[in-house]
Amino acid sequence: MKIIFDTDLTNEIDDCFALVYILKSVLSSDLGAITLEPYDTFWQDYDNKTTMLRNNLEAYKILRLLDDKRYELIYPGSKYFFSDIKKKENIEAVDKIIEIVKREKTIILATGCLTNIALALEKDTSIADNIKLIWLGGRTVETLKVEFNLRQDIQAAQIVYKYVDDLTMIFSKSIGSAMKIPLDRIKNELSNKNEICNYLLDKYISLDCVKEKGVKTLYDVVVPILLTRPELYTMESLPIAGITDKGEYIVEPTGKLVKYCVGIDDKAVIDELLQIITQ
Ligand SMILES: [Ca+2]
Repeated sequence: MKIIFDTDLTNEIDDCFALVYILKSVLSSDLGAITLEPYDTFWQDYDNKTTMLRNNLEAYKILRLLDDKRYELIYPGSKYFFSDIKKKENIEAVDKIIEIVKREKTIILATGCLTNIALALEKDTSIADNIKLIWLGGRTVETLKVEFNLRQDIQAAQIVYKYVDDLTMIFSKSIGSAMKIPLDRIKNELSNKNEICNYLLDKYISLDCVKEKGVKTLYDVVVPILLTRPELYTMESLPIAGITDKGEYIVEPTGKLVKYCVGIDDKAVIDELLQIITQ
C-alpha cells in the first residue's frame, strides 16, 4: 500500500526523527509523498508565515543527508489553517494527496494538523474510502485534553472525521509521551553512526529542554512504528459520530468506530527507532 507522510516537519524535532525512520525502514519503498502541514509558532521565535519555507528546506536537507535523491517526494502544503484560508488555490500537497489516493488505497501517516487532508477531501470527497489515516492527535480519551494537532485546526479535523471511516488516533500526551530517550543514550547510540544521525544528534543537543532537563520527548515516532511493529501497540475503538467546534468527540453508538492506542511497549518502540535510524 502507498504511504503519504503528512507532517509539520519543523514544528518539533520528533517529525524529523519520524521522517528519517520512514526513509530508512521498510516503509521507504512505498513512500509516495511527504506533504507539509502548517503549524502555530506561538511558542517559537519565528513567524507563522515562514513555516512552509522551513518545512521545505528541512525535508530537502534530510533527503540530501541520507543521499536519497527522491526530492520529487516533497510537496509544500497549505500555509494557513482551514478557517484562515481566504481564497482556495491549488496547493501542491493537496493535489498530490488526491492524485495518489484516487489511484490506490493509501495509508496517510499524519503527525501535524490535518489541513492538507481536509482540503483534499473538500476538493474531491470520492477519495475518502481509499484513505487509511493514522494520526498523532485528537482529544485524549482519558484526560479529555484537546491536543495540539487537533486544537490548531479543529475545522480540518471535523472534515476528516466526517468523510474518512478508517481512522486511527494515537495521543501525544498518553502514548507519545513515553518516547523519552535520555541525552546519554541518544549520544551513545547516534554519535558517528552516519551523517543523518550526527545531524539529528546536533538538533537534539541544541534544544533548551535538553540543556535543562536532559531529555526531549519524540512523540511523533510512534506513528510510523505502528505500521512496522503493530504488535507493540494495544488498540481499542470508540464510536465517534463527529467532532464539535470545541474539539469534543460526539460519541454515539451509531458513530464510526475510531481506533485509538491505549498502550505501548515503549522500550521496544524506542529500540526499533534507534536500530533503524543508526544502520
Ligand atoms: Ca509533529
